[in-house]
Amino acid sequence: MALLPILEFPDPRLRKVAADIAHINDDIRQLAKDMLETMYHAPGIGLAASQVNVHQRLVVIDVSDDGDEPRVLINPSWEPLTEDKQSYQEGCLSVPEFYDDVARYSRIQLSAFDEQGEPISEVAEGLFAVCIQHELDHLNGKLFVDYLSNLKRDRIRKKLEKKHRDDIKDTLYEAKAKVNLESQG
Ligand code: QAP
Ligand code: CO
Repeated sequence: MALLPILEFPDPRLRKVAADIAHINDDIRQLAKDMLETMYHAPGIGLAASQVNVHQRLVVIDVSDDGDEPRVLINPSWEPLTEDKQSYQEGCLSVPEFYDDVARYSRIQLSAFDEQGEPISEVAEGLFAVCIQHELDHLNGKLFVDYLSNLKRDRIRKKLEKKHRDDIKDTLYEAKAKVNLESQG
């Protein structure tokens, strides 16, 4: 088991379109396990492989109250079953500490494969439907901030770019402090 580093907006790698998974093997099952561990640790309710810099069509989701209903979706797709949309205040592990309303279809038909290669076909509603649409966007290089105004998205981008600069400074400072300590024996 392993915690995987998560790419953060505006990293251009989040814009890659993920490829179909041709064979569901132990490597894919291990990736799904590591992604679930990473998602539960955050904690989050959904994570797409694109967010951990693996550009293959795999997402993990758990929208249960107790966090004990992991779902692994391979090569997932969906179609709307209604015209009406519901707004939900979304967040994203790749856009830490920012949340805003996004309108999504309220009822969708989900198709996918599970980690054993068994086909999944079900109707999704509520938070599960929101999460499927959010996570599948990731596989196509799309983020929830793309639904916001340019002004809001730019504000989020600038704040995260500053956080990333500060994170790098902290890392460099800690590395220098460690070298200094070691040189003093
Ligand atoms: C996507 O998002 C989602 O900013 C999953 O500091 C979100 O798990 C789908 C998270 C809402 C539907 C509705 C975000 C954790 C987790 C943060 C997440 C943060 C820590 C986001
Ligand atoms: Co996300």
